[in-house]
Amino acid sequence: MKRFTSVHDAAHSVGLDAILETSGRVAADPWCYADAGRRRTLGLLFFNPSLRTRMSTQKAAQLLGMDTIVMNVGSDSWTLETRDGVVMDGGATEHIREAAAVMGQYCDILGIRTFAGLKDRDFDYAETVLESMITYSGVPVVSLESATRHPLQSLADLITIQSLVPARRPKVVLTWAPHPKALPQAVANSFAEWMLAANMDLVITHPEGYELAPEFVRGATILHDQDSALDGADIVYAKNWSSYQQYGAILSKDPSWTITPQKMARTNHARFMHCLPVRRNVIVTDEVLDSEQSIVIQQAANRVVSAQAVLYHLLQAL
Ligand code: AN0
Ligand code: CP
Repeated sequence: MKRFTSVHDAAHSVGLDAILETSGRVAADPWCYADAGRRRTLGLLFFNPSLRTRMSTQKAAQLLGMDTIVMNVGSDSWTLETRDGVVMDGGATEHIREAAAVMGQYCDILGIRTFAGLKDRDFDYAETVLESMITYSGVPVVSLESATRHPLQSLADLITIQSLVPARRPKVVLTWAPHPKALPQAVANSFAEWMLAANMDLVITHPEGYELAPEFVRGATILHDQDSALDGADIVYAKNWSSYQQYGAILSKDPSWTITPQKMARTNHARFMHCLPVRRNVIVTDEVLDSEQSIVIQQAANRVVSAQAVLYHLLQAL
């Protein structure tokens, strides 16, 4: 595998099954590929904050014997310009063209976190920053959450669901939940496309106006009534996102969409999932998050597994 930015990169290279098999092996024995990354360097570039992605990806690299260099753009390094053809007389000191090319000299693989700006939909959905990194660095790139996707999260989510739910095809419900700030669609887009690629029975529920981009949800059932969506669910995956149509807008903060014990009671004893960080008593109540049904910590633990499997396959192709 030469890059990992979406489920398609996995499917069109080694295949989803191979990634899942590798995930199973590293979950069973985290040191089974302890030399796979020997004398290789992973650079991790963060345009935005992170707890899980930062720590789990470094841990995954360590388990593979790789060295890591972590860079926070704008605070550790120079502020970067990402648009082409601009007169750089503003705040940004360096262009991503040079910065990426230089980092490609120091690193064998680069990871990049670059959230959607939520102002210009075409700029975000063209994955302008991620694609510039791929083009100008000249080395394999792994997405640590880009403008439209969070594939390491989605792979960890899939691993978590497959480890829990019995052979029967599970009913997975992705539900919008309220949040005080405008958030990207990336986690929801990515979760949907991975669940559909893995042939899950996916139901997506959100208030009107929160429709995701059609290319991510083809094959899912879309419902605007959260209660009926939750009926018989095996998995409840809560996430906030801002509007795609009225790009970046908050159209609702309706607290009746918060996941409560009453909502969970409609399900088939569902497990509760969220990628974290989560706002308590906004997205989900304390009772649900602190209950036996919540598997958010196992989900976060599987971020090491997903990062390790992906890095292993990127290393194999060097
Ligand atoms: C980010 C998002 O929704 O994309 C990162 C989630 C992993 N969340 C926040 O900024 C709260
Ligand atoms: N879930 C996730 O990606 O968390 P961080 O933003 O803390 O990395």
